[in-house]
Order: sequence, then C-alpha cells, then structure tokens
Amino acid sequence: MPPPTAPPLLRALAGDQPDRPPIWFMRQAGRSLPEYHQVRGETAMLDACLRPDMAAELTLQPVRRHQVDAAIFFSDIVVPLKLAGIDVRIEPGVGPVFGEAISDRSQLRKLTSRRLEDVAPIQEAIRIAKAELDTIGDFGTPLIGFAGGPFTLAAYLIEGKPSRDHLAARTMMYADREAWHELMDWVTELGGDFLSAQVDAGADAVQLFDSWAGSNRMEDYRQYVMPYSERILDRVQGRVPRIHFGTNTDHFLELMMGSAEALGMDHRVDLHFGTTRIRAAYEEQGITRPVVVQGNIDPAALFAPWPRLRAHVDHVIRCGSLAQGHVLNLGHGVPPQTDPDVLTRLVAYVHGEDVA
Ligand code: 1CP
Repeated sequence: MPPPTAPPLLRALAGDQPDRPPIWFMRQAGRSLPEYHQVRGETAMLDACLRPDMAAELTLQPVRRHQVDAAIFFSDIVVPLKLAGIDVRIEPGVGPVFGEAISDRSQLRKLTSRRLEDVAPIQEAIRIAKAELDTIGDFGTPLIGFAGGPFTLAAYLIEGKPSRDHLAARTMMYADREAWHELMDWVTELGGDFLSAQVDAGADAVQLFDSWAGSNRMEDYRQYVMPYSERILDRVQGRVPRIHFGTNTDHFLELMMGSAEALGMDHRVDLHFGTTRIRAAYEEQGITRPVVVQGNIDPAALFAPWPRLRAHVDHVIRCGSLAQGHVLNLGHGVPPQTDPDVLTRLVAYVHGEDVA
C-alpha cells in the first residue's frame, strides 16, 4: 500500500480510500479550455502531439486551472499509428481520418511490416510535464499515460474514419479471422510500445481506452478482443497501476475487471451496481486484490444547475465508497462545450472547499 504521503490517485488505485476520492476528467485538456486554443492556434492536432513543448504545456493547463488530482498526457490514441508512418490526420470536429482504409490482405501486409519509429518527442514531452507536475499539490501530481484499446484502433483502421457501430471492423472479425488476428496482433504490439515508452519516460499510471470494445457481443469480446486488451496492459504490469476503461461495456464488466488494477465505467452503469458485481465476481473467483473503480459522473450533468450536479456527484461518491478504491471521473470525455468554471468548482467541492 502506498504511504499516506503518496498522491491520492495512487493511493486510490492501490485500494486505499483517502478522505476524499481523487478526481480527474477524461479529455480534461483541449477544446473546453480557451488557453488550449490560444497555445495550439493553427497547429494540426497530431503535430501538436509531436511537439514536446506544446504537448507538455497542453497536459499541464487543466491541472493548473482545475487543480485536478492527475494529469493525462496530451496525445491521441492514433499517435502510435502516425509514428509508424501511417497516413492519418485528425480532422476538427470529426476525429481520426486515414489516407486509406484497410480492407484487403495486401494492405494489411504493408501495414504490419511497420514499427513505431521515434518515441523521443513523446518521451521528451512527458519529462517536461513531469518536472512541473512534481511541484503541484501536496505530494506532487501524477501523470497518466494511455493507449487506445486494440479493438478501438483496429476499428479506426478498418473503417478509415470514425463510425458509429464499427460494422466494417466487426465484419472482418467474422469474415476473415486470420486477417483479424494479424491486425490485432500488430496494433497490440504498436500500442504496447507506445504505452511502455510513456512509462519509461515517467508516467505514474496508465489507462487503456478500450472505448469502442463495448460494441461487441460478450463472446466475441472474450475470444477476439480481450486477449489483446490484456496483452497490451500486461506490457506495463507491475510497473505502474493500470485502469481499463470502456463505454457500453455493461454486458461484460466481469470480463474486463480482471485485466487491470482498476475498472473505468461509463455513466450508463450504476456505479453501485457495477461495484457490487465486481465484488461478487472477485469473491466467486477467489481474487483477493482490492476492488478499484473509476467513474462515472454523467457528462450531461455538467450542464445542469449546480445543486443538481452536486447531488449527482454526491451519489456517485457514495456508490464509489462501496469499492476499496474509487477514482472520481466522468463517465466519458469532457464535452467540448463545457463551461470550464463548472469543472473547477466541481474539483473544489470534491476537495472539501466551501463552494456552496
Ligand atoms: O485531455 C485528455 O484526455 C488528453 C488527450 C486525449 C486523449 C486521452 C486526446 C486528445 N484524445 C484522447 C483519446 C482518444 N482519442 C480516444 C479515447 C477516449 C474516448 O473514448 O473518448 C478516442 C476514441 C480518440 C479518437 C479521437 N481523437 C476522437 C474521437 C472520434 C470518434 O470516433 O468519435 C476525436 C474527436 C479525436 C481528436 C482529439 N483528440 C484529443 C483532442 C484534444 C482532440 C480534438 C482535436 C481538435 O479538433 O481540437
């Protein structure tokens, strides 16, 4: 167990309940902050990710402004693809768009011969950010590194752009199992290299954004996705605590819970119910490690009058207290139109400051 002088995030991830849950927000950097637009200006998103000074600055902005208990590294899940020389850009208001979608084996072959080329820019950004983070808060502020889940990355590669139901990706899973495994194997290696490079450079914890894995049937997740999600998380096992996050994963929480120290749940799952289910599964399987959960304030509540938002947050904190460790977060990313002052007030409230 980390000592009481460890940052609250690391204590909670180890299954300790500090007086108050640590809080950070997925997508806390970026579009909701005026200072983000000022610093990024016209720089393309992926270029910003690969400029160490800029990526470090954008990582630090939400910590300075909101006093959150963790920074998340400013990058994107497609950065390792870009670093492997793949033609990808992030289109404003859309997301990742690729020069070509992977639809046949010859394209796949070309792809899978590629490796992560130069991780120096992201490692340098982490070192710059860490130097300042170490001086913020009573015990320093941890930096969370991340990678995209193999299914989520494969879905973008096969669709060539964001999609709603990931039909093309799930079709390949059914139609050409061999190609599917080859692609998943490759994105897992690449994502694992990206993740461990961040830990090598000083990331204190990691999160796997298995964002779109929930669009699979439970049995398909078990057979065709889970082994890869586990493998990528295993790359940093024992080095830093790991959070496994997905959306719409209510139908296989029990499968996800075993792959990391903490399970992130979106706002559709009642945290009370989710926590109880994990506890029961741990008991049944004789797993002795602590139940640690992350989540899951509904992002829509950020737009409600303060007393209503506060009541919802109180409810989430009460539910989370049923676990041995709880990291307070939204159920998914900060919506771009969020008023940043609401986030600042929310953090102050959770930290026990008098914000009415
Ligand atoms: O503050 C932070 O959270 C740090 C930076 C971060 C993270 C963790 C960014 C910057 N992207 C991500 C992860 C990411 N990227 C995920 C997983 C998180 C999630 O489930 O939401 C996903 C699915 C992506 C892919 C992506 N990149 C999308 C989603 C598209 C879709 O399919 O709907 C989008 C819109 C982006 C662009 C992006 N990434 C990050 C920022 C700040 C932006 C917006 C860039 C801009 O237009 O200004």
